Amino acid sequence: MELTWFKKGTIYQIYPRSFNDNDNDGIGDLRGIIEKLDYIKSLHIDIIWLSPIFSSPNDDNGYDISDYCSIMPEFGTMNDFDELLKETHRRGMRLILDLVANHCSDEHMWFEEAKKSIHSPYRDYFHWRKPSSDGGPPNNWKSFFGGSAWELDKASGEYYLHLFTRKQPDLNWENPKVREEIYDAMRFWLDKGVDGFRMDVIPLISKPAGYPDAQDIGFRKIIENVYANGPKVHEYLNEMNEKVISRYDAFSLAEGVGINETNVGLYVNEDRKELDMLYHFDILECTIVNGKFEEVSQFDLVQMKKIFKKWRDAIHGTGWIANAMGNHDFARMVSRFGDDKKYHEESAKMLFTMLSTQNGTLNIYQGDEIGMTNITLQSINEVRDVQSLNFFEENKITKKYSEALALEMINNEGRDNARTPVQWSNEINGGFSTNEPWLKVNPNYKNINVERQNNDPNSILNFYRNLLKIRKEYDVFVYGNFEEIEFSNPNLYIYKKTLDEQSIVVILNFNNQEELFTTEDDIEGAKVLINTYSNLKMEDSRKVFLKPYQGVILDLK
Ligand code: TEU
Repeated sequence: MELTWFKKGTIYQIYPRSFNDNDNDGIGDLRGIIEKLDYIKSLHIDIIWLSPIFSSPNDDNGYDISDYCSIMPEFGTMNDFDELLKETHRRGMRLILDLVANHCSDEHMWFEEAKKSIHSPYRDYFHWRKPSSDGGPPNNWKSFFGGSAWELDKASGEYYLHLFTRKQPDLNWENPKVREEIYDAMRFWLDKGVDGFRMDVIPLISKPAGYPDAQDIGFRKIIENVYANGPKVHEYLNEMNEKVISRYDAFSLAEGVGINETNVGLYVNEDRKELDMLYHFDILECTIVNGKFEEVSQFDLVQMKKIFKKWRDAIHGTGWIANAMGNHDFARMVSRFGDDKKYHEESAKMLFTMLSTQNGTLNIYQGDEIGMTNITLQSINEVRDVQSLNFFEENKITKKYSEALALEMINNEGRDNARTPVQWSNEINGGFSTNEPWLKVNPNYKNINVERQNNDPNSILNFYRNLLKIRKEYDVFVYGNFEEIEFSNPNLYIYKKTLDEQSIVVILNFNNQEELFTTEDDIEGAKVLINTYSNLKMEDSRKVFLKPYQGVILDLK
């Protein structure tokens, strides 16, 4: 397979609201991003992905778009955007935008018109159904964010579908006019020179015919079997590729919600001409049994190895995926998979060593490069995320959990964990803004911040830089033959990767204790490419002692 720029590239995701606030109104903005482009470049990033920057009433922080071709005033102007794009390109980086095409905002002109009359030409832009025989919603579908996925429009007596909040009506992709509207919006940005799109919940765009009730099989399975992978999804993606993406030097990174190893190829195999790559949810949700704020399981390294293997096998030689361990929808990776207290630095470095050596495009989420952690919000008044707030409200009615426990669950799993402002320095509000930020800054900013780590050669930040620089010279990090060693060991993850002349061994200790590992290869003369500690303890040429959370990459050549 051809190793194109977007496959080899490292993607850095920015959540603009929380990145950097230039005009000091407490909300991050485009000029704030421009200010930090040199910083991003210093990380050896190739592609910047911006979470939505378009006009939006912000029911779901921009994932509810009211105008696809304008900039949210809180974030700046179109001039700011043009400058951002130009400055990104000038530094040799690319820029992709977030395409939210499954739904728009109920404040979008299309929906406002659609609501006016059942004869409106915009009516058929959305999914409308008559009530069921008892007057309730047309079927039993639940929204991702709690409650029914249907909302009654009193004026017409019909329900409209919203798989997310009630202010995010689903667009009807059956209607060719809807598809053309979305393609036009894409062309608008591509013509400006953007380099592609991250595609929000794209597997959900085609709904099952007749909107059948969902069986009670758990929310994850419902997403896979009912909401995602609808009958026409491939027809639409193929059309989008043919009419838009393929006409530009652009690529698509899909959010692979509801996609599994059996159908991923239908989306990303090169000969299908649909999507360039997707990131799946199996790692991101590996401790979430069915849905958020339900049952959680203990992190299990063997399960994680199996997930990576399963996806590697599924796309081997035919398609491509991206790898992520965190984004704006999940708790922080070091808090979930590492130890954000005693071994904060060690585990953050080790986790990144693993992530960056998995086959596929590498996705980094803002702040992970300094090991930003989860936050403990003190009361529900400090919570901003609509998913968490809806859960809290619903729980008040069902009383399934005490309020204290519900808040604790939000603190463990909620999306605000990833959305606290980036910690730039130890100045007020972590240097994010001089004004009170829209969401609390994590109080640990005094210790964990960019400025401090910049000056420390052994920091997590400089570890990321060093590793990403090396990754550029070693295609074997990105792909190649992957050989598992000690597959069933619950504490160690060890693998050998080879590609042409390159051969590396990655050794990762997930335990907070020392571990001993005996290699098959004689590693006496191997070069230590990456080490999360300052030294590597060996007894002889085959015995390695690993410190807690130590991660090492050896170059065998
Ligand atoms: O996320 C879709 C999605 O599946 C998430 O809602 C995810 O299941 C959840 O956050 C995990 O608990 C995308 C965006 O990334 C998210 O921010 C949006 O809220 C959502 O779509 C609607 O646009």
